[in-house]
Amino acid sequence: MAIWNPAVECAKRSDIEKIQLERLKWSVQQAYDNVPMYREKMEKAGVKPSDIKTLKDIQKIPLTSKLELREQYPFKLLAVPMKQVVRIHASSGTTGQPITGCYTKGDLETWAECIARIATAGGVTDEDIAQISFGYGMFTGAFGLHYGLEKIGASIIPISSGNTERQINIMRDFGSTALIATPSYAMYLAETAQKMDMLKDIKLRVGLFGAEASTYEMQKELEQRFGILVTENYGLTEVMGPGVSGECEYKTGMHINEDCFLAEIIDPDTEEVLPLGEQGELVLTTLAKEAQPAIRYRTRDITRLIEEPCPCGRTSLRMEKIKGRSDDMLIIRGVNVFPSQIESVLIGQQGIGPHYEIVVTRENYTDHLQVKVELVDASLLDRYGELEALQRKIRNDLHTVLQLGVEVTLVSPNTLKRFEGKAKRVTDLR
Ligand code: DLL
Repeated sequence: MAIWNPAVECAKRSDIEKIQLERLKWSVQQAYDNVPMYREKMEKAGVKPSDIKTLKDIQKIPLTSKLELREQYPFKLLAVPMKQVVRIHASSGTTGQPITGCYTKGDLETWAECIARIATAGGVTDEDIAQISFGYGMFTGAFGLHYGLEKIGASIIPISSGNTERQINIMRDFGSTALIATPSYAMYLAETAQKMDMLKDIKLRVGLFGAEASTYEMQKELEQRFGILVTENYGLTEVMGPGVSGECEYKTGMHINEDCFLAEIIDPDTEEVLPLGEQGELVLTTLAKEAQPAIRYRTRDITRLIEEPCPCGRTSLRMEKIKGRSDDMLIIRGVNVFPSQIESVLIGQQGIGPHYEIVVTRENYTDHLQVKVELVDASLLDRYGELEALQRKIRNDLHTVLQLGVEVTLVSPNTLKRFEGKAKRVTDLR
């Protein structure tokens, strides 16, 4: 498959690091000169921009947390006058004060370039008709993908999310070949298309999915249902939105746009920087963001960096699929559980559908983990023996992976909630 910008994406390690160092110096200086929060943090740590002489020197600068960014709401992170800002996005703020993301004209160009690379890696070309089923609005997903796909020359359908049956009709009538959505909405779309008996009329070829965690099992399920190539991409409002990294067809991890982002992995508890290849929390520094630089931002996303060569020819470092967010990790009777571990057990099991819900409660000071899954065939509810055997199998499989007793509840088809954006699968009632 094609590579959008081989000069950068296939550059020698030493060349990439040279660009990174040059840009890191610029970005740190930009933040120090113009954003009081970064200047104060650096002064307190006794660091000056001139102390950045190698890439490793970044470790002298303190880390930045989500809470610190929130305190700068709405515009105290701006490193340029508002006059130069041409777009303002914001995170949803479901877990507190939203975080704004501001862009100069230059930032929008950089963003489109990053997306063009990732979308090309995922197989999109100027021949594609791309249906963008992310919500248009303050969320960075739709607009982010939009301008990158436009740069490639794809024909964009800016349908936004929701109105699921209409999505399927448009997909058929316009002959959409690329679908852009969250994996959970893509699954809902596949299911709706099947119900409408229209899967056969759909010409989709590729799916660029992201904005939430999904396992390889879920990806495979989506590939089979739609008959497409699915790749995943990653990003966050605090550093730009989508476009930080994305998979190529080999799915050996998500290729990072390293000329725009410097990635580190830290131990989330000790904050110590971990050696390449170890799993921990991803920390990102923007190298090309003008309006709103992010310096050593703790993403709370758990992953590992991969440097082994990828058969596609890109030389960039890659990020393994996000295992979960450090704040999504459930501690059940002392055992760490990521929802992604549960998903990988459930998807592909015979007899159950791809929708699930995780409910955590505490009874008599003891944590209780319940997993609700939908049956494919409602009549199984009347065949007690078979139902119990299926329940037991899922319970045993979950136990093998989690080393924990889990209550498995099988519910009727189409009774669990569907999502048009990011799925919310965990309810923690403790
Ligand atoms: O979700 C940006 C995005 C839009 C990425 C579209 C990809 C596609 P936020 O709403 O700020 O931005 O949410 C960022 O979502 O810290 C992760 O926890 C999670 N996330 C995003 N992509 C992935 C992914 C967008 N591929 C937060 N896998 C991040 C797992 C993801 N988690």
